[in-house]
Amino acid sequence: MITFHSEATKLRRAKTELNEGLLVAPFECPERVDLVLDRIRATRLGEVEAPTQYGLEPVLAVHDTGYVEFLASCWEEWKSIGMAGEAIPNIWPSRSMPGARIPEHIEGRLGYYAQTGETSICANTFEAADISKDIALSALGQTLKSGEPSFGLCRPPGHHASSDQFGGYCFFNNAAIAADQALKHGLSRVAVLDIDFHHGNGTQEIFYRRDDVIVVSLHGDPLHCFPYYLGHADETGSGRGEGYNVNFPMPPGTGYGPWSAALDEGLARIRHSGAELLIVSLGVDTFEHDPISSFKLKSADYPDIGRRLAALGLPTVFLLEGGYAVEEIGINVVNVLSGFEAA
Ligand code: Q9C
Ligand code: ZN
Repeated sequence: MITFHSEATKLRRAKTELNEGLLVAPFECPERVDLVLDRIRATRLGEVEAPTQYGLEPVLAVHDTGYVEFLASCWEEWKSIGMAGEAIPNIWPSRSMPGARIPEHIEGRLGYYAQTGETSICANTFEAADISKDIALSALGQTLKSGEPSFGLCRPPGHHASSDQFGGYCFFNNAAIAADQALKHGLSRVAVLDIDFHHGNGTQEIFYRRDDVIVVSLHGDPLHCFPYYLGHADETGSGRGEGYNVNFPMPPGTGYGPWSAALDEGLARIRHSGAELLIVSLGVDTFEHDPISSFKLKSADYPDIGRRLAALGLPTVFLLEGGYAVEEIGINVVNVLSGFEAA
């Protein structure tokens, strides 16, 4: 399986994440990429190639123009008015203050375009997000051309990014951008299967009213888990999108037995949808020792996930999302990919 990777994803090196009331070193760190790459090389999974540049048009097809402009200029603007640290939002439009107009001050715009407060914007955040989406589109291009599976070693991740908000370490929604481009290349239906521990709220929001992309997500129950406000089982899509959004929330502590049963149900939904391409939002923060998640999957479970995905028989693009048990991230990611290849 070909992997797409660029050292430029590591240009984003945020110093701060707001976690448990403290500013800590971010869980979503550049070392994650090195660990996955080392494991790909050690196991000889396949070639590692540089991405092609696709520009911003595919981004603007799923994201709001004002949002993209905000991401492009946020850091420079924040610095230029003498802010001491990284750009961290601290006020949002909310129930009591819906905020129809977009503020001009960067602090107000930062909150307007933010879902959450843990994800700091720093130097090269836009550049890294831009290359991350190039990696996703390069993987897509390879799979569309060859029919063979491919892996995009995306960083930053994408699935929390909605049409006009960043959060949960995500800026551009790589999987949504790839799914949308696959349709523009002539496919009539694409499936996004999100197996990251967290609900893919951004991907759900982007495709909620559409029937050309079926979105299936397995995740920690939002009553107990980030992102808290989306991801319930009764969110099934709306309008022509009705029936094309499928959520499998599961309680903290869920292990591979019930998790894999939900996976099989999700795969059956994808099979019946008539999707011609599978995009996997591959997070391995379902791992039992993940520092910010609470499922109980073991390293030895991941090859079996790959095998089950392969049984669908669809052209498949894997895109990295979360996974923070840094020691084991490479093992767990490559276990999925090699399980897929061995099937
Ligand atoms: N500070 C992805 O897995 N909540 N994002 C963090 C600890 C945010 C996860 C709680 C989790 C975001 C792509
Ligand atoms: Zn996650």
